[in-house]
Amino acid sequence: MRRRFLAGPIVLVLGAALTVVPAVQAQAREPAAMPYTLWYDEPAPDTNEGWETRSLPIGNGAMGATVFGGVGAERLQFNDKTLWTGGPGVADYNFGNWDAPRPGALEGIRERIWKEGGIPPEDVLAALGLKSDTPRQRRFGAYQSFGDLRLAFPGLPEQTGDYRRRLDLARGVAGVSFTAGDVRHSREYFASAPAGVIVARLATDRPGGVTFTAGIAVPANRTVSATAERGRLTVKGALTSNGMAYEAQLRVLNQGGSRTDNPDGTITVTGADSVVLILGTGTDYAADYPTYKGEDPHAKLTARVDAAARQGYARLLAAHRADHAALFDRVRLDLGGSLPAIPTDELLAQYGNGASPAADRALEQLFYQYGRYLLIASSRPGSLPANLQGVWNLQEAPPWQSDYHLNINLQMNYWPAEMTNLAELARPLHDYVNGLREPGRVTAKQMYGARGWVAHHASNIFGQTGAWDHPAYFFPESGAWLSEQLYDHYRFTLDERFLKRTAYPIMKETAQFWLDFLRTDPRDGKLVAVPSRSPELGPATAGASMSQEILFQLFTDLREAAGLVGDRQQAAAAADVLAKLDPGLRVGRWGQLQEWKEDIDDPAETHRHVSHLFAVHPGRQISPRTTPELAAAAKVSLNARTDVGTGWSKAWKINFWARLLDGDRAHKLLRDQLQTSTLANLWDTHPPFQIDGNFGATSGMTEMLLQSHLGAIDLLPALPAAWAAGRVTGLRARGAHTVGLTWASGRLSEARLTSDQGGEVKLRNDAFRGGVRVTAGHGRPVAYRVDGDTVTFRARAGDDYRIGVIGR
Ligand code: FUC
Repeated sequence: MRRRFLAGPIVLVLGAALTVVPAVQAQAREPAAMPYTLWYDEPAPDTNEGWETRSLPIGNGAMGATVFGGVGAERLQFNDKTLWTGGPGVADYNFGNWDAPRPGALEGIRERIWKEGGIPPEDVLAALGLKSDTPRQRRFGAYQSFGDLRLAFPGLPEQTGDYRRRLDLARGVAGVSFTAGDVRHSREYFASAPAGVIVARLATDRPGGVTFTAGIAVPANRTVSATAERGRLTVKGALTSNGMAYEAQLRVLNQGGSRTDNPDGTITVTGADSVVLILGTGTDYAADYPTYKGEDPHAKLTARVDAAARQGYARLLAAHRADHAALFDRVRLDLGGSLPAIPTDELLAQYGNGASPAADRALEQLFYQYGRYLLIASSRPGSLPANLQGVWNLQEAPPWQSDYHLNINLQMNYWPAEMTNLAELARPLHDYVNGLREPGRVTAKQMYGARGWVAHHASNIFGQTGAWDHPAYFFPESGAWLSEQLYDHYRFTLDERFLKRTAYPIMKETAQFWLDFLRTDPRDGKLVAVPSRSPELGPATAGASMSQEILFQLFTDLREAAGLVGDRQQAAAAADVLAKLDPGLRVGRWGQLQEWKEDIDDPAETHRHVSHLFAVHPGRQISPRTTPELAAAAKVSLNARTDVGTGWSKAWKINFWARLLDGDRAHKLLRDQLQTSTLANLWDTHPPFQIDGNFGATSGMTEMLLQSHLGAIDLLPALPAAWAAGRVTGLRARGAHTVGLTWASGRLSEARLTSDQGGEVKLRNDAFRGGVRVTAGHGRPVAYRVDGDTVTFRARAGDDYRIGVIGR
């Protein structure tokens, strides 16, 4: 029962038995009753474009799959986040470091910048970058599709009436149902995090109605053998690029009927009442520098797939639903939406045409929760972080390698994690950043003669920390930006153990790099990064605004964190740097926030990166509340950039306008994103599909409702007119608080707050000026102070507080 192939595509010969079509009609579920469901009345076309725009994603963090929903030919394209080409398995892989020392390279660049002001970024990369590979990214590698599970249902037509394909975000289950002849067919798919597998169940409403042949096809860039034995289909081999071993196993468990292992490595089921499929994947990747190689996946994969098979469908589904709901259900958002009974692609197409504000709000609610769903599906502790496409990729050469871009994209993926109550899903990010330190030390020393660690603009799963010689690729600030996000995890959770063991050591080592890298600017005696560039735009200079803003944030956070862990020496050292550091904030000749230290901004520039507004978001140096003049300048810059941009750029702009307290403009950007940068399956598109915009939009919508970066908790700080009435529960605020809000006629009615650890709470909203009442659960009286728009009280850990606006 075994057939071996060497490198080359698998050709599957699928069985051709006839299905006898039985005769009872079952009820279709009513989609309108499921507010968090994407649904369609046709399958996704079996093409690359069909995958990108219409397939429906499921995932358990480590694995992902997309459901096409074909009637006669179903396709589940699937992924495992560790399957990458490139890396140490390629003989001359070197983590992006130089092949030989380049004495004086950095100093030469610095001297030129001091002399000439700005120099072409190409010159910096020619001096400091690693020559790009031919063929492209041969050593860096790219994220891979694992393969396609193909199910061929002989006798079933291409399409049927009464067809539904859906993704239920709240249950974490995708499904397909239709009627063929008189038989109702239903298929369910989910990716279980507890069981570590993807599960499918195929059924009909009459006995013996399920007949199909299952096979797995893999891309051509690997060796492959496919076997079928006792209902277990095993496909294994190694990537040609780097020898990475991979293996997928599919267990086919039929209830009734018969099952045949075919010699071509496929399995046929005939006349079953129902069938459960269990799909698992593994590779020999390990997140361990420098080999990144672990054991052969076979034994663990077999154990995992068999354990899942033993559980049976009902228990697998129950465990999955409990696990999923424990995350998903933490936040509820009601903007007054009401889903009309039309498919999601039509809902999207009609969005914003003025016909139904309630339908528009429903789509916004759905899109909001989709961002949370996608994070749950693509980022679970123990696996790699969500990459440019989360965990879903179809291609051998995906856009930007489907890698980890560190100059906005990876950061944006995790913006919603803390505030939408999914903090533990950020652990893969923390682990990943931690894992870059070891290779990053080598790069810091070699390229810059610096201590600490550094990474540049993009990385892979093999510790790439050097810089490619493409001008976009010079971004040594990535580690500092990522450190900000780690510290923010502490600010949200107050998890001291995390601060001490994870965030603080990383922040400290990142700062060490910058202590060695920073130079005194002869023009004003301030410390600046040099060379320094605004991501993907303009010349290489000294002290570009974003570099300085990120470093200001790093040393500000470090000073605070050092105080918290009792490291006085480090706190003093950070304070010393802050006193000398150029904070990067300047208002230029046309009233703009300068992107560079020199006043050279072009008012006609509409580049998608708006990097100098880091200080507005995710940074905290600029706010209309604390620095109104700089905030006004940021608005000038943002308006000049216009509202156009790629998907993620629009998403970032939602966050900017929310932080600038302009809810209507933030909402306008959300509308733009939905209308021009969102695909039929609600994936964000750059174009092409890139997931960061989904996450960025969910973050931006949350920033419109709640902000906590300035100390006080701002309630409804950027509420748009379109969201006049609504309710949200379960949002998280820094200080380890959970907050719920109710509002009507554009005005806050009531806030609810529980605090994990207690302590002083400051809440801000304009409506408090007219009077406020704070009560605790169980009727305990609470002492509070009102000062203008701010109410302050001491919360006890675990108590439930109601903050009611008087006069509502
Ligand atoms: C950055 C962006 C591009 C794209 C890429 C993945 O380089 O400038 O727009 O998002 O990352």
